[in-house]
Amino acid sequence: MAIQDIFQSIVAFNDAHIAEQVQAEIDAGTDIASILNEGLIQAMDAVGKQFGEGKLFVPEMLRAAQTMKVGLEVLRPHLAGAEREERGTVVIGTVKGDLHDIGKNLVAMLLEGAGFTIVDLGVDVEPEKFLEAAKAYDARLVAMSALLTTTMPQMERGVRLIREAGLHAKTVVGGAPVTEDFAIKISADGYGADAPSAVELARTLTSER
Ligand code: B1M
Repeated sequence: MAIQDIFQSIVAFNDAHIAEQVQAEIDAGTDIASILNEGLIQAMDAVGKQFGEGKLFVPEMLRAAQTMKVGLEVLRPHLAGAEREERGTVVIGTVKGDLHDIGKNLVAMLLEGAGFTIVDLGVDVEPEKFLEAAKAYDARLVAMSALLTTTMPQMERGVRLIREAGLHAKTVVGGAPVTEDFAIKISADGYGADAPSAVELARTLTSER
């Protein structure tokens, strides 16, 4: 077994062996970050590239995503639960119109591991729902993910609603098309380029009060 097998399962959209392949790498003592980055994430990037080039289509992309999810679930206990200090609640979701959830799930898992309580609103989340949940759970942080250029404006609405409501919750945005400049432009409190940096940011923002 090797990380390459995990990569291959995803690019071949084959979820039959991915759980045992990931488990075998964990058992062999392979660095968890390497399994995640070189096995799972790089494979999804390869799938996205082929989709962009018109070499594969949505059904294949969906099966690749399903395969990645199976692998990610095996990694979950090793990503989450490392720190037990309670850092407050994070409301997280993928914005309205957007169904991509793998990156959002990864961010949620790492935040959980860092000691945050996670309220996951899922995908296709209306800006108003972020606001409602932030109020209902007295959230320290509202984290919004977008993978489509066309759904990024939903973040602006979400951030604005939370600011206008005067909540103490900070807002963090991220996802492949999102940039630091965009986050500044929409007055979000922060931008996470990837899941680990979203966690670092969450730690910093919630220790600021
Ligand atoms: Co879609 N898709 N997709 N897709 N898809 C992309 C995003 C795309 C770049 C593919 C391409 O053209 N090369 C392209 C978007 C172009 C654009 O707008 N810029 C695209 C498109 C066009 C579409 C459809 C419109 C296709 C169609 O129907 N014609 C359609 C839209 C559906 C919708 O949402 N309304 C669509 C559908 C789908 C599937 C449903 C088939 C599937 C998603 C399944 C699922 O998520 N459950 C899918 C997939 C799998 C992808 C790619 C291949 C992979 C995304 C992924 O999961 N990556 C993607 C191409 C790519 O990204 N290379 C693509 C792995 C994941 C770990 O990375 O989510 O980027 P990512 O998360 C990263 C960072 O972005 C960051 O942390 C993670 C890493 O640590 N991050 C955050 C994410 N959220 C964060 C939040 C933060 C901080 C960091 O703070 C809150």
